[in-house]
Amino acid sequence: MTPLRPRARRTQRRSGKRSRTAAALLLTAGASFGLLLAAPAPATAGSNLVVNPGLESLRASDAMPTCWEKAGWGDNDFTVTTTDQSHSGGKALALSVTRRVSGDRKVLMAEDSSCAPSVTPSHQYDLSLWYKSTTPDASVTVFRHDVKAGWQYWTDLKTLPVSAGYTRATVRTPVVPPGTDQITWGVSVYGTGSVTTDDYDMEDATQPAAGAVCTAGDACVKGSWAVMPFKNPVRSMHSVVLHNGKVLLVAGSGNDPAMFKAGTFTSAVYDPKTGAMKTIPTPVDMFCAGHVQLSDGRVLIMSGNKAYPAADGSHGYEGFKDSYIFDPSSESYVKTNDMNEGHWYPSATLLGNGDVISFGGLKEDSTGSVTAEKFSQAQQKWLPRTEVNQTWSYWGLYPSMILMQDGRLFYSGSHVFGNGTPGTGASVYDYDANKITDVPGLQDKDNRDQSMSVLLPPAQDQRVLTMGGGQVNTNPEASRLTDLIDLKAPNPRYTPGPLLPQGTVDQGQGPKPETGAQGKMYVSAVLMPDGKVLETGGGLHDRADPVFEASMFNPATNTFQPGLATDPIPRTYHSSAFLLPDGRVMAVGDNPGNGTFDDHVSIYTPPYLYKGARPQITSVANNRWQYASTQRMTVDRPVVKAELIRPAAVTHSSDPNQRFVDLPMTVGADGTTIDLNVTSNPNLAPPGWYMLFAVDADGVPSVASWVHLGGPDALEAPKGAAVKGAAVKGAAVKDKAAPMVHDFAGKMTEKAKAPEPAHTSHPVPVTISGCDRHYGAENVCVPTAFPKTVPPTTAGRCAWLKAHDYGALKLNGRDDPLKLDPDRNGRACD
Ligand SMILES: [Cu+2]
Repeated sequence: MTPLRPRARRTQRRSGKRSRTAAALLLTAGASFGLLLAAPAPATAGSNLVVNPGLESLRASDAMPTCWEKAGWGDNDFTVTTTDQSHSGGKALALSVTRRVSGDRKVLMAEDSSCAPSVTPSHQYDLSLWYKSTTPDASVTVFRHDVKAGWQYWTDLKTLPVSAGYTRATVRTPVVPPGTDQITWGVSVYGTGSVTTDDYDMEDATQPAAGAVCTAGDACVKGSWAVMPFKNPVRSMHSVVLHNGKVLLVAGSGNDPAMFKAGTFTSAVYDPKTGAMKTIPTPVDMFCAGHVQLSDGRVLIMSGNKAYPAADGSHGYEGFKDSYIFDPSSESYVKTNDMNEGHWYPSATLLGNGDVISFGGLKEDSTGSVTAEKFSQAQQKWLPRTEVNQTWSYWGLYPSMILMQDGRLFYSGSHVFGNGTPGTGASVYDYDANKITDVPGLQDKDNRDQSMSVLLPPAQDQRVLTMGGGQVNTNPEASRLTDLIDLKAPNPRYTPGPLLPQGTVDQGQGPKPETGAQGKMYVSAVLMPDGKVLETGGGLHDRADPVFEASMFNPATNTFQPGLATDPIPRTYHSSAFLLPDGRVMAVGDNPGNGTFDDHVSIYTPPYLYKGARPQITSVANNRWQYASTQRMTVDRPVVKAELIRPAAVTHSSDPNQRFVDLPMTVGADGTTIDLNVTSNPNLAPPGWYMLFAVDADGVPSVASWVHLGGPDALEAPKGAAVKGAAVKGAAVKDKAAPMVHDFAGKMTEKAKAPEPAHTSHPVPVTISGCDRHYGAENVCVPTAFPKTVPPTTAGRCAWLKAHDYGALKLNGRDDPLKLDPDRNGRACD
């Protein structure tokens, strides 16, 4: 028997206000395990794996049912009693929370090797219990025992609706992760009220693989790429998947100064169903704007290009204050009010209440913005600066700001151009407290320019992967480093992930195998419906040297499957890749330093689409979903998981809103009628349109159905304080569930930073984008620093420029800092 571990994760807290009563109670759980005689039964379908499932056997020491315990955290008053109000037999457990400011209370199976049900990795289990309840704020919570890391929170499966009489709740676990040998589960209560439970059951519900046979050769494991017979009609660097299944491609001037001078700005809408591309009138130069889908599915677009850099070096790129909303139904742009200032290369993160928060970028005068901006969902406008909390921090360009489950923001360290932020290069920003706390461990943080970060599937796991990156100002070979962070840890820190697999790199002499530490920047990472992450495309140097490599990251094992088929089209600067609703991946764009733009469109068909017939979602009872609800779908054959994937809104390797939200299933007796348990927490799945996928035991996904997640609950801020407010407001009859928010990342050891003194901007060199403006047109980027292998001579540099198809370059003015015009005829390298 293993000793009972301290209940760190069940009792962790952020507020530090745990009551003394609670602390004392936490110690009672392990008292009498010596009395237990039987080890849990082996996992066999049809047999109940729960020890003491009817709660009939009691411990002498505390009168709690044998093998059951209480846990929880936060500032609240509660009781746990063994009662005779049973569903069957003579005993049941009643958990009552009488006062709550924060946290939750739980009754669940003891974390003890002889009490906790044994499980088999890759299996699934149907959990059920009988309960009655006076609070909508209760859920089925599961912990898992990792053979290496010990007991830890796994997930929440189902919100329990209020029920006056006994009712049965059933829910299926996700596939048990590798390295798990036991689980425990029970009920969490995170609002005032009581829940009485009895007659727990847990049965193996593993769905056998359908035994799909693939006859497509290499494509069975590598997938395949196809270059489409049609072209991208615009020089787009922004790709947004719309809830009607179409794709908005935004170019603005498309990094083409001639278009800018002519006032010709473009976007296009692509329809994957027909292959049609339609160009859309575009009012301003949305080149290098920010964007995110609002909760109603319209696309908020913020800032863009007010001016290209001046050839005389007097200013760099300038961002304007304008903001627009793209309406997918009319395929047109409508102006909003202005932002407080310009933000060329801003971030955009949708919050749990539907607001959008934005940081960074370049102002109208081409200095760095230190103003945080917020678009109010309720008011449908950008708020005045004074109504937005300000730390006056310069977050850089396209800082990757990922919404955490408690409403804080995780800045992953992925950004565009230059160094990472000062300090560790990654941090947690608590908007409400207006405090930034650094997070340690990001490797080589100043060479993560145009790395890509994703919240790994499922969002409930709160883990982030950051991959690759480079540095346009010093131009080293791009990185193979990856970093993983578990934001559920009390003191989260990045740990090194596996190195990015290597492919071939074309440095102007044709593709050659990558060697040594060669990796890539301009990485595209795409969350896939089978729960893995495709990473594809990229380049070895600043706007040059495409890397042809793609691999699949598996979050369950933290490993890459290398050697996938590769996109034959270079995908470096201003490229993007994104998931289509049919489960394929589309890739567009490439804008190397010579100023050209690749208009080929590539589509990746993943291996899962070579495994024969796909499961189909045959009906979705309702496509307007609310938080904490259950939603019925039917499928044509059994599936093992279902999830919501937020459609892409990606640019410059940045899509911090991309997420995969697990939908625990309650599976009917026919195996094909499935109730999906929707999270109660809008921070896990911010309001809006999502792609609903169902995935079978072979990992084959359905085509997506579109569902909208939202409702009035989405507008209640999901922070701890708001939960309390909701409880007060609804004190008489509270029928709306509150969000289940966990106390993760509550013991960060780095000292929180106070806001900086108010100031207007951060100085940014005009060469921030890594281009020497002495040469060529504004869209041509002669690197300020050539790759290390290039001799620092006229011949060496000119050979490199020639190999990279720069063509003729005129000198802008008289200076020639790179010595490209020794004969002083005003033309470089001729
Ligand atoms: Cu750009």
